[in-house]
Amino acid sequence: MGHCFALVPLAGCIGQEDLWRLWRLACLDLYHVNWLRSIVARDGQRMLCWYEAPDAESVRFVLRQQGLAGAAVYSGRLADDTRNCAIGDAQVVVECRLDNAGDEAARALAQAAVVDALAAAGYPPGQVFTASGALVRLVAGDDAAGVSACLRNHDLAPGAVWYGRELDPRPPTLFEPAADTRTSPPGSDTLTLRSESRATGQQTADATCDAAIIGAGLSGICALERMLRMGLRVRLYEAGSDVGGVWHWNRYPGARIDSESYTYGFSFQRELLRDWQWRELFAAQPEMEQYLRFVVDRLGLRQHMRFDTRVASAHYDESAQCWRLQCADGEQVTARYLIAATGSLDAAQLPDYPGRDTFAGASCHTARWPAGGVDLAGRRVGVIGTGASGVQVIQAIASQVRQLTVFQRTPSYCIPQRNRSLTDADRLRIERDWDDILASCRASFAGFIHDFDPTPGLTLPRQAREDRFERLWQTPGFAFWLGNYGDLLMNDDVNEHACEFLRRKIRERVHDGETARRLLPDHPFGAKRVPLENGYYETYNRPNVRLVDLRETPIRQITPAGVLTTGEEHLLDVLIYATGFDAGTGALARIDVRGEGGQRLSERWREGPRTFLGLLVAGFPNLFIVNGPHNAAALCNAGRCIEQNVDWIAGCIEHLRERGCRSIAPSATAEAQWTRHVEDVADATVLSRMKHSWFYGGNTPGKPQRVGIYAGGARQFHEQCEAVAMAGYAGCILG
Ligand code: NA7
Repeated sequence: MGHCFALVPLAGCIGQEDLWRLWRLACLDLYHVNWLRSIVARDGQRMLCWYEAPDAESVRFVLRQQGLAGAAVYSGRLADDTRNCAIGDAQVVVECRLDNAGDEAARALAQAAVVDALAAAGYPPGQVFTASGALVRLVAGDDAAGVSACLRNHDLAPGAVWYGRELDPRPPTLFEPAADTRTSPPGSDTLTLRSESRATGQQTADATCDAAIIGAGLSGICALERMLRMGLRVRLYEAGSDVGGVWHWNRYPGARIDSESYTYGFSFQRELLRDWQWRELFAAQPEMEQYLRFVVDRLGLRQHMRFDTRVASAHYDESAQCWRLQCADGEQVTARYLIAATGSLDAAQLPDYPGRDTFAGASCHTARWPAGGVDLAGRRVGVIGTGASGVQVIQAIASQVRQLTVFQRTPSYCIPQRNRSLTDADRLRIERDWDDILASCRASFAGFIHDFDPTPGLTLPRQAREDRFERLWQTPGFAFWLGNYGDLLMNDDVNEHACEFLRRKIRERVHDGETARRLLPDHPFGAKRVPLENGYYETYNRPNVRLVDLRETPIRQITPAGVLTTGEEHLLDVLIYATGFDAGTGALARIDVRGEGGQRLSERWREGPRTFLGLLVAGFPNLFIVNGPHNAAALCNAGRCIEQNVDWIAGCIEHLRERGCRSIAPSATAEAQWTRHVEDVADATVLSRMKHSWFYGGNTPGKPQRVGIYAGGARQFHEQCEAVAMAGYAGCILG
């Protein structure tokens, strides 16, 4: 990274709010450009900005993205003390063009001449930027006319001299200091046992613990291990009959992970990696479930878990500052901390088609696949939905069934997963390079081994992009998505080029022209989580597979014999719903969670999720959400992001205990700021152009279309979380 400065002509006055908006839109993490400072001319005609950036082209690109074309951007040197001059200083900006661009000695002379002339006239020393072609000198104060006259008297003709004010381009910190920090004496964390339920007045046999966890998926297991390691008494409740979460419920044929398996597993114990032999580069559901069982048994976690136990309600008791949980089977527990590890993709949803329950054959949702399986061999099977689950089940079962009818509403851009078995040599390499693998995941945009290239694709010739696309397309996993150009998710031209490339691939692979046409998406690539496929498109070349485009012939109703569209009735023995989830808020909102004043979480989220860091909710003290709404985990390699979430929660609880505090909740202001930030970031990306996806909740009838994920990436999310923790949980109220 070097320093760059930009002289930006402005069309009109630019204020502090405008600057903040530009900063937000820049979504800087994606470009690896760090906007440091700005001086804006009093007449609003000009701005000087300086940046840390890989090169001047990256800065030009960011400025173009913000509609600030015409800026002169230089890669140059910045005096060391520039960062230290006070924000808000009045400054005269002297711009000099240097004709002798390539000549270092001549440049030094020109710089010395300007500096000496100003010093001789008594102007204080100030910052100087030099670059090939330009020199900028800052002079404290507002005497633009005097500075200009001084330079002319020395036969130095500046390009421009103007007076401006320094404005901070960074939006105000998201996290105001804690408004109300009350502390209790150390050691007061121990819960007072109560034998009387406040809600009912009945005598109860409450269990009491420090932390209650809901869910035994990856998040719940990770949280349980961590809380136990901290010495807390913990209980975990799981509605399913065993551990696994999504890997327990989504046991449909073909279910498979989209992260490289070895990057997804837990990192907190090296022995887990050593003693677990990943079989495939991208593990299938049975292997994932076995892995999680292996971890739980190895660490002796089962004794803290209750299976087949659905938590029906969780109410916050304000006077005791604890959560009271009621399970559907009558069990009750009281806990200081409630950790919702309910997952963002748990609440499976069935479409509300008329006649749905009249179907005479077997039907099921991919995420509630019967443990004993479904008999598909030789039968007429229909699949509704072509997201990641639909794609996987379709390509897996096509060869087993007599007739497969796929009901597609929106085609997906699927990219080849290129799965393969792992060899002993692979496993040795993984173990050897484990620390580096983890470090590169941590440093990447989304916790994968793939990371965006900071070079803007827009700046490259079309053929260079094309060649790069082909290489990425040949690479396993999400390389084409998350290892692509950094502007792929921001720039329409680059995105459309990627779309064209992928549509061409589909046409090449699907023999029937009409079927291929129906499989071509027309939305921006990457606006939804991208399905990975293993032979999906070739499936449509099979004579027993038929694609029904629901945009041409929508479903009218489900009949006892099958699916009736406006075109015809499709006769079926089995109907599979791969129709997705009430994502993000769905799982938690289905539990009767009530916070301060008895307010319901489902009610609070009625207009869309509101959270602080995707981890806390105002008015719901000590409720910690792992991998929930507004979290980076939805775009992320879940294993890596979940560990980050749990680390943060553990650190927060440590902080509370050390300070003798009993509760933490974000202030309403901090929550509103984070929610706004999440929406701003998403608005700057192509995600905002496909609001009917689960990223925006638009796939769930009746749910407002508000972004439910953090699109700024795992790295940026992590930094924000750390900043809050480092500032003593700024933005939160500790009680
Ligand atoms: P998704 O990605 O939400 O996909 C659901 C699919 O079901 C999608 O193609 C939908 O079409 C379709 N759908 C939903 N409702 C209907 C109705 N009423 N009629 C017809 N088609 C419908 O869920 P997945 O389970 O595939 O994947 C979820 C995540 O799991 C995925 O992102 C990975 O992270 C793993 P639509 O696009 O809404 O037109």
